[in-house]
Amino acid sequence: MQSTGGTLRYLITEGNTGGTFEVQPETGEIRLGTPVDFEKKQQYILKYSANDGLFVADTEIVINVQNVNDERPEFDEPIYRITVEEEDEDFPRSILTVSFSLSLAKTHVFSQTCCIV
Ligand SMILES: [Ca+2]
Repeated sequence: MQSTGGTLRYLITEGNTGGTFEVQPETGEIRLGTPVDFEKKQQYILKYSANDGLFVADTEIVINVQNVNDERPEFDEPIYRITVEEEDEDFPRSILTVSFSLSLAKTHVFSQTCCIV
């Protein structure tokens, strides 16, 4: 059996959560229609099909969202309390090391010492 040779139509049939992606039915071009957020969804798996009016071909498209650093750095503690002794003659001396964490996602991926008082 031969194809009719009709116009191909392209379609996303599954996985287009929230209408994030748009497909141009005539060309098959897939466009990002809304912003993606790594913190909410890291991967989309689209079922994608082409239909020539007689036959339908299906495939799968895996789209990974790349994380960018869009979170504010945070100190590890909300308040630091220390005690220093009076009449100590040893100067200068370290009394506290404060660190903060740069966050790429909800989980902290690395820490960096920022200040020595
Ligand atoms: Ca991020």
